[in-house]
Amino acid sequence: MSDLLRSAHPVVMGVLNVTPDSFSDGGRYAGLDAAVGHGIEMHRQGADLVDVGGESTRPGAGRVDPETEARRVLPVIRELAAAGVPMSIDTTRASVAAAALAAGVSVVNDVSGGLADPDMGKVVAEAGCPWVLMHWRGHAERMQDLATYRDVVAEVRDELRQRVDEALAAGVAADRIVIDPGLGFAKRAEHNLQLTARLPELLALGYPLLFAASRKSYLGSLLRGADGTARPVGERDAATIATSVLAVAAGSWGVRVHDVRGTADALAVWAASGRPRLAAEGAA
Ligand code: PMM
Repeated sequence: MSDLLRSAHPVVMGVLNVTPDSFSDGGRYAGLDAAVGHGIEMHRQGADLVDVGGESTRPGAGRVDPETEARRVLPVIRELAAAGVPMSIDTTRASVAAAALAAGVSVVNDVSGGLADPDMGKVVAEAGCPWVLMHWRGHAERMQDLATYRDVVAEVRDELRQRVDEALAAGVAADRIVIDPGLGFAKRAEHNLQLTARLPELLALGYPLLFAASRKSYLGSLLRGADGTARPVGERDAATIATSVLAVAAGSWGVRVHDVRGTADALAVWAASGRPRLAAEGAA
């Protein structure tokens, strides 16, 4: 798995929410067979990692207890591991991450960037696995109140740098760290778009960057119908693919998406076209 962070191609992480209430796919893969089947299908379609999550982070969502979270994800992880599917665990809890690592995941994807659980750094350092540190300001039930910024890009960059410094202090190797701007987490639509436009400022931190825009609300707001209604969540994949490819062309390491097949197809076209890169603004 160490190669994954130095992958020559953009890494595609497929979303597998084993929850009744995630905002896009909540409830669809709550049963074991449906979840395992979808994970295998995403791997077949080109997912380098299947990201298994058992707690919804949808804005406003309440917390589930750690036992419930573990009970949702562990059977799915065991079966996908047996089927040879590489996985990450989407959790903010050290106990769930440790159990998931023991059951066969190889990456910890922590939307709190280590803030939610003081033991997460130790678990990751001991496992020696990659750790996705996402920018986060608080749990889902209150995060939209925390979306206040003077300069969202500078503040997200500085707060991510603090997360990285804490991870390093906990003994996590620098070459195990991935950063993520946390689109939609304590961010309003304009914040997400500014972060997307100014990715080079986040990439300047010097770590691989995961871009996770898939089906998020700001894309729905961008694509309003003539009557002003936001585009429904299931009809945002074309926009997701467009922004994912642009993020890769700007230098992102990977993308986290629901529509693996469409994303993999688009990235295959990008690769076959000579991997064109977006010039940073101001470059000659
Ligand atoms: N977003 C969600 C869940 N997990 N993980 C990372 N690293 N980055 C994200 O932006 C992120 C995440 C919420 O979206 P979902 O409900 O569609 O999974």
